Amino acid sequence: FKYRFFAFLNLTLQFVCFFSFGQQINIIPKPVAVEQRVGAFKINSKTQILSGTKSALASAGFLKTYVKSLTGLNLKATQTAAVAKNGIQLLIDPVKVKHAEGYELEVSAAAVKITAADGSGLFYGLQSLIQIIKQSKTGQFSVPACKIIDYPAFSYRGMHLDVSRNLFSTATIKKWLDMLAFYKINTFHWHLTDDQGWRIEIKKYPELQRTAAWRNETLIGHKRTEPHLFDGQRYGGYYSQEDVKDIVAYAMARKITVIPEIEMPGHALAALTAYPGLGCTGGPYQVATYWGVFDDVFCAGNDKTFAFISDVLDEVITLFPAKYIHIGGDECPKTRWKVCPKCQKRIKDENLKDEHELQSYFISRVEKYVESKGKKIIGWDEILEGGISPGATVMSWRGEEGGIAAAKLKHQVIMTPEKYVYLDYYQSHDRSEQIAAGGFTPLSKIYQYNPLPAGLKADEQQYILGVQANVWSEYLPDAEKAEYMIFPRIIALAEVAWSKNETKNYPDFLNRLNHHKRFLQQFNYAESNKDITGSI
Ligand code: TNX
Repeated sequence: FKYRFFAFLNLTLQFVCFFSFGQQINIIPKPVAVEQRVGAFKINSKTQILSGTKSALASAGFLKTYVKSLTGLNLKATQTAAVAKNGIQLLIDPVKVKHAEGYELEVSAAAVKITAADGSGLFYGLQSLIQIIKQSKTGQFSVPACKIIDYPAFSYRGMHLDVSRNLFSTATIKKWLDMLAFYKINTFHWHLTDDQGWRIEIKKYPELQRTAAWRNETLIGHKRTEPHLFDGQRYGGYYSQEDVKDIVAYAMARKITVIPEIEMPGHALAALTAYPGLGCTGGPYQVATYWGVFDDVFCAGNDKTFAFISDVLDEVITLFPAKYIHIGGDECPKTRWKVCPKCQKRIKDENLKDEHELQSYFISRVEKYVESKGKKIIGWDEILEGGISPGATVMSWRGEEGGIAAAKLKHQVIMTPEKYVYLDYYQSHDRSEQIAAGGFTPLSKIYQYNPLPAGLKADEQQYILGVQANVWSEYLPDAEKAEYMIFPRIIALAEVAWSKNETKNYPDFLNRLNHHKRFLQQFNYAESNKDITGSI
């Protein structure tokens, strides 16, 4: 009986501990291992941030700013290898922590220590630390004692943003980058050009700024089914090269790589409007005022097209340090190419079978140019048709098939299947939902997505670099509407990208997410009024 009593007591204590601590360590994305310990580290005005190496200093500054905004406390940050009581110690030690972007976070009543494999790991250790800072009723800030071991399941964890259909200010983009970094997303895919507007300044081609960046409608809708959306107002703008540098630097400080997308050969109507000589018919063209897929695309038979694209890419490459340039490749109708004498001549001269192979020729020619500049290309899964360029990475958007095929061909793949991870699709059946693109991707569906498709063998899975959610902006005319669509679904995607599929648990995620509502509120997210656990 005695034994049973103590066993019972022990169980009860464990239960109580689990609940009181379990509620405290609500990190998203879920870490690889969390061990909860007894006690807490108190943050007060004497707490110091100690960066063990010079390379950890930037992170120390970041933490200092964050703690200041959260607690009002002005912590001292110094570079020292010494271990001090009441210190938050930041170390980069790739011998101890081996996984790229990985970290270990150890919290005791005496000190906090983050050891990381690299700068990104340190930054992510800090994000986890920040997420578990608690404030008591008396205003005291503390961190529960624990030991966390963590590293990502995928090296590519992305969000895409379409700024062609609707434009967002650099301030808005920075606000979102903050949140992406907070959830350990490391790639921002910036969709800068499309039929409805060209949004990046290219100094050699001023008509892009004067003409391609503007259209005669504010809202984008479908011409036939949504006539009420059209107002005939001039709408547009673009990011100057200074704006671009500013965004790239801001992202980089948060360990986010910005990948620019310049669409070709399709979705090019804005560029053609500015330079009609680059289309098969010679124009005139008009920047599109509604969504869809348009027949007028870059002429593949005209060498001027390739000269223009090379010039554009020259400027783009100097602005973005990323190793990848996204060249689009999706939804390119072959209508014009079929009847264009120059395109037909090219097909003959290059010994190509048809217009699909002409698209493949187009992409390969651009790829060669991009590679000559030391960069690699990413393209939407249509680039598989007619033969894929040798070094291309495929973004599988129409489903998982493109990604599976590319991985079997030993090409790198990023999974972005529209059915699971598109954030422009509806998130609930609620009739009050704002107008959205047609699909249905509720929070639970995104959360349950596994980026490793069942059809791949273990040795083929290594080609899956990761996963990305796409934010097409046809129906997102302002930041508030966009935020409502992005959050919290991007937080679910973050866990899909960081945490191993086997460790995911939806009810547990929802519980943690509920605790995270306070962050969305604190940073004024339009999303914060949504009932996260209820309506979705
Ligand atoms: C398809 S996804 C597109 C975009 C649209 C989107 C709407 C992809 C590569 N192309 O041009 O904005 O559908 O959801």
